[in-house]
Amino acid sequence: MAGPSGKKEKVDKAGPSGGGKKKKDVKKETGLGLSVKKDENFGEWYSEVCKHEMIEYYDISGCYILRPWSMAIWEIMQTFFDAEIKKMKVKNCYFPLFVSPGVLEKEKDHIEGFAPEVAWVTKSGKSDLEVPIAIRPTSETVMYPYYSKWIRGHRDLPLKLNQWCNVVRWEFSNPTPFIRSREFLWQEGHTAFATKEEADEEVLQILELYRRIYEEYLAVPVVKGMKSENEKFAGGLYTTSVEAFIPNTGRGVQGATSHCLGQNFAKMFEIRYEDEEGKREMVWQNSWAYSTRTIGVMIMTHGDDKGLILPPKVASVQVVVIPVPYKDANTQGIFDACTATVSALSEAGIRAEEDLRDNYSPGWKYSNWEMKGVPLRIEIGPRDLENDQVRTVRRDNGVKEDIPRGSLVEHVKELLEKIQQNMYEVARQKREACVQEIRTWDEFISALNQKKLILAPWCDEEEVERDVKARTKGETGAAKTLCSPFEQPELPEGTLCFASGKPAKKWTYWGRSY
Ligand code: 87F
Repeated sequence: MAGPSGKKEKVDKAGPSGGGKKKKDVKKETGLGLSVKKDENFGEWYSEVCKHEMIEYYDISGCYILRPWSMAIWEIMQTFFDAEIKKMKVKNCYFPLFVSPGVLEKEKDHIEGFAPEVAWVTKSGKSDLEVPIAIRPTSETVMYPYYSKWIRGHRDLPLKLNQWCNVVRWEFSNPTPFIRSREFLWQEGHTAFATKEEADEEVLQILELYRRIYEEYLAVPVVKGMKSENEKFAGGLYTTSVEAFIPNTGRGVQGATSHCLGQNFAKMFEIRYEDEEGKREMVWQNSWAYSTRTIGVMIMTHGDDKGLILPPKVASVQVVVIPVPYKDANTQGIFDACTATVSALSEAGIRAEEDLRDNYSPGWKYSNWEMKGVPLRIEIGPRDLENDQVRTVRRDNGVKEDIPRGSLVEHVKELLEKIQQNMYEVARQKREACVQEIRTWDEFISALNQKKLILAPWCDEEEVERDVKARTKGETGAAKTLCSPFEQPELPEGTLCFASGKPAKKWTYWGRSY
């Protein structure tokens, strides 16, 4: 229930529903509040939360409108990541959206499994195109013919390019805003090196940036690790990823991937360079991406029964200032104090906004901004004006505090940092509570049924992973490996694989996933 919280007062006096109505009716008329709880119907809850005002549904299934409220989050992450990769000497570029069928099929092996998801343009106006044109699902085949052209000698290396773009994958399994959509935004980095060592190093540097996006910006804990042979990008040598976990559904979610492609694509696209001795060598390549899926993971992790909760670092409005005028109070004085508060915060680089709308009551505004997830609310009423203070209300834990206007900026800065920290810490604890170390098949099945994030000793054989998938297939999807964490717990001599009974080679996270 997202009823008005905070100080006692009459609600909806000036609200859109007029006076004297019951809360329930008000909710119906204003669209305030969520109709389902996160724990009761997660899917419905998620879709409702997204609709306030992250996403608008579109009349093509699997396609969504990103409204300013979510686009702003994307842009903040983009600003961070773009600056970081530029420090690594990665340059931005833009390749076309369309792929000619020739190059797309050149790279048969990896495209084979993906082919059903490729969307094609077959007409212009009413006439058929002579040759249909594919829409990029990813840009290896678009870019690499030009890498072959541009790379000649060792001085052309490393070549490090990135593009910010959209891609289309015509998925058929249930679309979910941000998490699985047919068109999405991402960055895709494609780099080429003379040596495997350089490529290996970059894979991990990029993965660390992905960890930072999740943990430092979105306050979502992730595990860094290696994908299994079954789950890696088939066209590459190895795949690393950051993996998040959604406790409510008990599903893992691949947060972002950083691949070492080895020399597979170099062979196919003939990307060679002449080394110092004049020998022709193949390049080593990487590719890496994160997408708007990040936003979905953040929403799922932090949202509650009142709606979204945005981590301060990515919130486009970090602080909302709401006047609480009372009948006989100095309304103009309160409004002026709100404006002055926003100015002071803005000058200090804090993203603050006031909500001076006179057709909504303070209570309605509280609920509305809570629903939108603004991390901190400031209320200013007659008593605050009198005492030269403001009241702060945290979105993450509801804690209220009166702070003197004299130390407003320092206080708010500190609060925003605390909120960011606390959101991460709460999310980490919730995830930790889901992690279950198991050793046997029975323990595995029982943990899976309890929606756990399973850490299991595994023999690392592809056949065994396929077998686990087959044996766990059901309505809610099969279990598979999420990743083998780089941080491995100790694996005592003689530990056996939970699924095959063979000697275990490593600890691996397993679970159902998005
Ligand atoms: C769908 C259709 C066609 C994923 C696809 O992860 C091709 C593909 O190649 C496809 N879905 N992939 C794998 C993408 C690999 C790789 N590309 C660059 C990344 C990072 C960015």
